[in-house]
Amino acid sequence: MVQGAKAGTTTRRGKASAAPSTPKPALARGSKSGSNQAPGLTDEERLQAYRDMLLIRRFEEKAGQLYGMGLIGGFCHLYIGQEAVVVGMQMCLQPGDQVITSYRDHGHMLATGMESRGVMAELTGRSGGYSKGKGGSMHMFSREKGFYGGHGIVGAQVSLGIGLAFANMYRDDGSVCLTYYGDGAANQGQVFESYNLAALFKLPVVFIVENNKYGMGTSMDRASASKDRSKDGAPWGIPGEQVDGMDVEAVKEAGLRAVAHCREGNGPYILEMKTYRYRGHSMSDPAKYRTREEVQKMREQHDPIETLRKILLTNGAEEAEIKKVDDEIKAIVADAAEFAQTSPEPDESELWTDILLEAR
Ligand SMILES: Cc1ncc(C[n+]2csc(CCOP(=O)(O)OP(=O)(O)O)c2C)c(N)n1
Ligand SMILES: [Mg+2]
Repeated sequence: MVQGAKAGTTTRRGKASAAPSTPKPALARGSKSGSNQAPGLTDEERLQAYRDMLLIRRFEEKAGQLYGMGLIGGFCHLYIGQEAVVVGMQMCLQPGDQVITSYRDHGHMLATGMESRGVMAELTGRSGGYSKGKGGSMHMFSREKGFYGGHGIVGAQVSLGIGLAFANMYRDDGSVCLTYYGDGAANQGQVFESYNLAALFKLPVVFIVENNKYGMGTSMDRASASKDRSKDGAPWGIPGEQVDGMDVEAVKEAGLRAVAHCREGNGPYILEMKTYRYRGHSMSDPAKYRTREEVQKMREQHDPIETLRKILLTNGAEEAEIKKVDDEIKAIVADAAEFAQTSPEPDESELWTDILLEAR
C-alpha cells in the first residue's frame, strides 16, 4: 500500500500570508515547512513506486474483467496508463493533506492507501465496500486517508477542492489539498472561478490537470482554445508547469515544488500532467476519436510502469525481486476480487440509512 505520508518530516513555523491588496482571510495562515524530502527517487522509493503503480494497473484490469462479467453495474472509468501521476504526487504529501478528484478515481483511492478490498467491493455493490455497496465507483471517501471523492459532475470537485484548502487556511494547520481534474473539465467555468478565489485568498491548493488528451469523445485540441493548461491561471498570477505525467520521478519532483509553494503560504499552483489513458473513457466507448496505433505507441514507448521496471533493472535490481513484487500484487488483487464477490449485498434495511447527516 502506498505510504505517501512521511512521518517526522513536518516542522511548523508561523507565517502571515495575506497580501495587502487581498481581503484578509479570517485567520492568517501558518505553514508546514516547504519540504525537506529529496527530489528524485532512491532505489527503495523506485521499487515502492513500481509496486504502487502496479497495484493500480492490476486492480483496474481486474475491475475491467469483473465489469465484463456483469458483476459491476453503472459506470466504471479506468485509470490504466495514468498511474505515475497519483503515485508521484502522493509521495509529496504529509499527514493531514487532502486529495479530491473526479469519477476516474480508483487509482487515487489506492494511492492514498485505501484498501483494495473495500474499493473493489464498492464497485460490485457489496456491503464490504467503502460506502457499504450503496455508492459505487464514483462515491467513495476516506477521511482517515484524506480522500474526499470521487465526483461525477465534471469540474465540480475543483470548487470543493478549494473549499478543503480554505479549511486548511482557516484551521491554520499547514495542510495542502491536491485537486485533480481532466483536460475536459479544465474548460468548465467553475474551474476559473476557483482559480480566482484560490489566488485571492492564497489558498494552499495544487490544481492538477490530468491531461490525457481526450474528454469523453473529443480531443483537447478540438475542444479547447487553451493549449497549455499550466498557463490557465496566469490572469490570476498562479504559477504553473507542464510535467511528463508518464514519468513518476518527474511527477514527484514537480509535485514537491508545487506542494512546498503552497505550504510556504504562497497560494495555489497548477501542474499540467501530460498523461494518457489506454482504455476508453468509460466501459462503453467506441473510441472513434483516436487510432489504435496511437494507443499502441503510447503503451509500447511511454508506459510508466515498464519504464520504471527498466530503470530498476539498469540500477541493479534483480529480476527475482521484481517478480516477487508482481506476485504480491497479483495476490492482493485476487484477494480483493474474491472479497468483492463474496461480501454480501447490502441488507434491504440499508435503504434507509446514510441518507441524511445531521450537521452539528
Ligand atoms: C457537468 C457535466 N457535463 C458533462 C458530463 C459528462 N461527462 C462525463 S466525463 C466527461 C469528459 C471529461 O473529460 P476529462 O475532464 O478530460 O476527464 P477524463 O475522462 O479524460 O479523465 C463528460 C463530458 C458530466 N458528467 N458532467
Ligand atoms: Mg481527459
